[in-house]
Amino acid sequence: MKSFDELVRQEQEKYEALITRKNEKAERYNGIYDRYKYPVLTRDHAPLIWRYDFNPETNPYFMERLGINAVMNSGAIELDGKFYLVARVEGNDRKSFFAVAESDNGIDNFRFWDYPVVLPDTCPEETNVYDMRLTKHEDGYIYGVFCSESKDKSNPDLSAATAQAGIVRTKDLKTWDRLPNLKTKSPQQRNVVLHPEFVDGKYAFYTRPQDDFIQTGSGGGICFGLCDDINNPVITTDEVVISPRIYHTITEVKNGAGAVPIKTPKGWIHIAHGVRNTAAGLRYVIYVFATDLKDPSKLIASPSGVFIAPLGEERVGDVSNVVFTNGAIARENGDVYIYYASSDTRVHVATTTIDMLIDYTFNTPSDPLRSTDCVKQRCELITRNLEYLRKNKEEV
Ligand code: M1P
Repeated sequence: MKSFDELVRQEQEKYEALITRKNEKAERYNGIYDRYKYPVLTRDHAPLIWRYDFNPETNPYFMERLGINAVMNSGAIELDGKFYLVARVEGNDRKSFFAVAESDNGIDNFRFWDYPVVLPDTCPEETNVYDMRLTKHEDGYIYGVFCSESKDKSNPDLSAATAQAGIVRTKDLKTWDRLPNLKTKSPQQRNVVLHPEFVDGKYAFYTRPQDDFIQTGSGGGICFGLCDDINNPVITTDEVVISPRIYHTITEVKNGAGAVPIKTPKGWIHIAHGVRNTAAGLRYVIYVFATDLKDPSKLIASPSGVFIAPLGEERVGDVSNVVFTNGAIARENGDVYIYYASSDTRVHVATTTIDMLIDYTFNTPSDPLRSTDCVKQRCELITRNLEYLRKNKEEV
């Protein structure tokens, strides 16, 4: 039997090896982005001091006392050249909280800060918090918009819950002020994102109205609405659908805004998630669309289908067959880091560039919505390719 000190050393060495492990690009190619061999955050990245009691008198077997079940859906931001993720960390007790992990290069060596984020406790009914989107707003604050979940006391069903958009703001990711939850006409909201710029002098939100905690019901998709005062956040305009749910597409059951939209010369590029139903349950994938630079409520590009789908080991986890994003970092030099979680269990990165994202978004044909038209679309590509290859061969 190993001594207490040996066990501590063993776990510390394993932990350091994991945190300092170099990541590498995966082989799979699609020309759009690179995936990586290892996730950037897992439950094993949670610091040992969060989980174990290091005192041999109170923990003689060096047992994990407060285990971590999963690390997933992470907001992302670059500050002074460093990459920060505000991850959703789920304890073994099923409650989620937020914690900041930082890295110098964005693809590996993410290390959590010693303490998780301590949110001001202003909502006594709130039971769970998750999925923070971080917006560097032109008003000078960094806003975190997240899901604030409470028991629906009006419904006798034990599992009935209510989702609202909680809002916090900070300048340094250390001290957070809490603002009131966002008010909209919808009874529930999840996957709400704050736009980084004022629109018509107002704060602009991407919302996802939903009738129920799980089902979006009458909610038509990802919406856009304006708010006069962030200290009294109410959507005063109609929430207009900008990326609709559509029958027999990847957004049929629901969709939701993901990363804060990326400003490019051709438009705002959104990296969102879409959900369809299958015999094996819901399948969550990531897709892309673009809105107009001057009028972010106007959809201007909608490349067809899936951008990132769960692959290989990503397909399995606490909630299998899910990829989900709520954070991306677009750097000054044009590099883009997309952080996505797989199966509500771990966080990965995919890297691309602004130019490649623009090409993907504006030159990928949109979904013609019917098999017949999809075959036509594909045949046209094949014909163009065969002609091009034949001509090219003749020239050689
Ligand atoms: O379990 C998959 C995802 O489910 C929810 O997303 P949506 O509201 O679109 O169904 C979120 O709770 C998210 O955290 C989770 O990853």
